[in-house]
Amino acid sequence: MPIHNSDIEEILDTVANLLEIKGENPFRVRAYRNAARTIQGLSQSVAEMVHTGQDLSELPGVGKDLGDYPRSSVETGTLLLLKELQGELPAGLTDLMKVSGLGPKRVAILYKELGITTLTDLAQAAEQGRIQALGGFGKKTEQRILEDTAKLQQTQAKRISLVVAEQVAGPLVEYLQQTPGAQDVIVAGSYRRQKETVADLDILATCGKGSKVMDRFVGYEDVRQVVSQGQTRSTVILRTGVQVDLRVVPQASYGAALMYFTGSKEHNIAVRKIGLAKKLKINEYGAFRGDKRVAGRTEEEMYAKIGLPYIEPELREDRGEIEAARKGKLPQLLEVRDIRGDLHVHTKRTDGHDTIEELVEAARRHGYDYLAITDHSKHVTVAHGLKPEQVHEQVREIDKINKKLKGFTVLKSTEVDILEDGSLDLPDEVLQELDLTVCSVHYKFNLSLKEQTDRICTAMENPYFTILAHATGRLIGQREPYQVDMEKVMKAAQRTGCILEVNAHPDRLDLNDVHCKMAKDMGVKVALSTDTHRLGNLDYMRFGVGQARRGWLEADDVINTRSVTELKKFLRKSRKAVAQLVS
Ligand code: DGT
Ligand code: CA
Ligand code: CA
Ligand code: ZN
Repeated sequence: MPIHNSDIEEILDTVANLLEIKGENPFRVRAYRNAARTIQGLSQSVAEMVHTGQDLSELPGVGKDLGDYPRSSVETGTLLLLKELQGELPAGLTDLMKVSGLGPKRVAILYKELGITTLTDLAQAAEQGRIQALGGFGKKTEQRILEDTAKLQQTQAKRISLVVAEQVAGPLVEYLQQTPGAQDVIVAGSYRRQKETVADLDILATCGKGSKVMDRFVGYEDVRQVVSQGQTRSTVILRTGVQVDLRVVPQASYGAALMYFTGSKEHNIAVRKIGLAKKLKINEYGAFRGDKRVAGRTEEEMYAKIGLPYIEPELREDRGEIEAARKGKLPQLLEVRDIRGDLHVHTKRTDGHDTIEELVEAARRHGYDYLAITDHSKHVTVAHGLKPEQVHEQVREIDKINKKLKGFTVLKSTEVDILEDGSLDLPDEVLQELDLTVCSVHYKFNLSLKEQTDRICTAMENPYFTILAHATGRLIGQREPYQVDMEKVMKAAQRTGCILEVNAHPDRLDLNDVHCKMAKDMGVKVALSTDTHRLGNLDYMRFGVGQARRGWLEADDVINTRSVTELKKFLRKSRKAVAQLVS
């Protein structure tokens, strides 16, 4: 059974939660939680590592004690310990811990006193006023539980992140491709458009006569439930809860079907309308004039028939792409290979896991020419943020490393906290030693719209402010963005020449696609960065590129497509411009 990193993470997290509800030793609980975090951050598949005999106990946070748990998770799909715990406590209890204000102790009480084991139970009990009757809960708490539970139930009809979608889609596509007679197998839908989250996967396949691709699909060992099965279309639900649709179409319709199932629906409707005006009927089988199919084999052919050039999937949202295509004004979208370096990376000096040298080596393997080291500044105490003298020390360390490097530059930087009053967390004397800064809001998320916007815009007036990191602070599916007026922020960036980051971490994607487009339209440059905390995170760049493409960005809109010389020139110029502006 293929087991994904997200499965193992969930197993370990569930164990941690259940142990906590049971009231076990906090150190033991934390050990499981740390191991879960480690596995979540890995870019390699743990299943793969087990199969190739790698030593998992070397992974940070896993260690000797837990070394065997990920392995037995891979081999058995669960853990004996989890089974034992589930024998004692219902697994649904761990869902209850997601409700704000419900820690392990309260969950234990709700379970023991009222027999509550699921969010549905919880909502019901709260509605009936049974919770406020319990000791230590009260009326206000009950009301909050009710509101929060409703929100959670909504988000649990859950969209998955692109990284999870990839982990699910990759092995399944490979498996389908191995079917005798299978030809093209491709994931269409929102996944192909690189939407930040996807609800389900839409796979399209073509195959020769008599191929058993459909039987093989429903027989995939990861399938939990076959929702429907037919000759050309089936739907299944995988063990991970992800729904997958498979459509099988003849080669002659491949382009038409790909276009149709890639969507978006809005784009399709617009395309069909243009077809109609040209007396063409467009559907998933082709473009038809009367009964005659006049196109269908490729997407290019389909677009050409209605008089348009090929439109990249990321643009197909009916947000002006058709108009642009008609006028020959489609952007030449950014590609992963345009990126020359990463501008947001943490080392083990703060909350990263690797040394500068290790990161440089990995960056070189990515084909990069430069890398900015951006450890946290002092305000972020949980991450051991750097004090001025430690920044100074790191600057000297980087100077030394740069002397030894050929054809690669380590840029001196820091992820500087934007304090509540809009000042930066390090004095100018320190900031001036750096090539650039990455500035972020890491606390006081709850300021009013005006306060938060002012805070950020004020910070941008500092001549040493280079890049605004993760501008809205959201964590997809976990934390809403803080209140901030992005238009005002972009205007400030425009005025001061500051750059906005597209944080490529799949849980952030911040700027999002719409903000990317806004930046482009306002002439604000962006930086694509991974916010790497472990070597494997450097791979996240592709998700940032996906959002940038959805936001119509071209190589020239992105600062780290430039050579190191051009980049430094740009940075010097904008620093000077701001200094003049504010003097
Ligand atoms: P998702 O799954 O919510 O992340 O987003 P999509 O875009 O993958 O949506 P999905 O899975 O419902 O459908 C896949 C594609 O199939 C969609 O992008 C366009 C096409 N499609 C689905 N329903 C319709 C429809 O009623 N009309 C048209 N023209 N196309 C549709
Ligand atoms: Ca879909
Ligand atoms: Ca679908
Ligand atoms: Zn960071």
